[in-house]
Amino acid sequence: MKVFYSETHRLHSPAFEIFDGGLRMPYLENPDRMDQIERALRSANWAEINEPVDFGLAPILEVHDKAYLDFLASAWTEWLATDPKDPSTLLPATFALRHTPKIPKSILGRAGYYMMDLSACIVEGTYQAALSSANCALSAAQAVSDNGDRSAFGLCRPPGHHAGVDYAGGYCFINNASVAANWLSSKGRVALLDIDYHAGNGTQDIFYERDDVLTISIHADPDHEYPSFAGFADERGRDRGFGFHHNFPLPAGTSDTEYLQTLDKAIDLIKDFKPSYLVVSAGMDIYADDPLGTIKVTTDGIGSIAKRIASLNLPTAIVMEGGYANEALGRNILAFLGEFK
Ligand code: OKP
Ligand code: ZN
Repeated sequence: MKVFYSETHRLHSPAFEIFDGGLRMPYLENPDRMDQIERALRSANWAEINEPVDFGLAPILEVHDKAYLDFLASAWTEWLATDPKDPSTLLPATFALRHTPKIPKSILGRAGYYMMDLSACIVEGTYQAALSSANCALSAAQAVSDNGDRSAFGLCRPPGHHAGVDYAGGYCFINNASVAANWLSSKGRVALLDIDYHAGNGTQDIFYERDDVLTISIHADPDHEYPSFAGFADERGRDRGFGFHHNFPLPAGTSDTEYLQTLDKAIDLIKDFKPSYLVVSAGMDIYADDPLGTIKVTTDGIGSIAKRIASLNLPTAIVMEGGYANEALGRNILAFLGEFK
């Protein structure tokens, strides 16, 4: 199986994020996550690690707003130009509720306009890392379409599924899986299945009015979990997109068996849709010991999930999302990808 991975992610390594209650914590979405996965993949004889192809900005701009991408591109230089007291990280403390169509001029104003929380910290190399991450997902999409591979893995960092058309949030800046799914959609119908522990609110927003890309997210109930404002079962799409988005919120403590029962419903929806391609937003934070998670899926459970997804027998681009139990990430990814190889 081809794996697309670039060391460029290392340029994005914020020192901290702000947790609920204002706690300043070491950045959980850290480069060590990739080191753990890369080591595991190198130990497997079936993973072929490649540099991503550079697709340029065009496929990203088909999904994201131009002014938002411009903000990401120049945010760091603009931030430094304000001569901030602590220049290590661009992070606003005032957020737009978007009651106004006015986009602020100042860099902190725009940061508050384009960010949804205090975990999408911007540092010097964030934009470059985010572009490279998107290229990993696009390269995986190309492998399963143009190249005819059965599956491919975009080892993406930073992750993407919380980033919407014009906002960053939840460690995400560019929605890698959505960029890949949109790129594939010119070649055939696409289903995007998001199994990350957190609701894929960005992906939901991006495809909400589209009927050519079926989006499904299985996640912790937003009633008690991030991102709080999206991912509820009654959100099913809008206009021609109505019926083409599905959320499956799960309670804390969900076991392997309970998870798989829900997954089967998602699999049936994908079968009915008859897609030509599948994109999987593969977050490993459903794992029982994840520091951010409350779902109790085991490593074996992750294998069973992958087996059922692989049984769809579709060309599948697997895109890395979250997963913060670093010590277990390598074996969990091997358990997942092992069912597709
Ligand atoms: C990103 B991904 C709430 C803090 C939430 C952001 C979590 C982002 C998860 N206690 N911080 O979906 O794995
Ligand atoms: Zn997550």
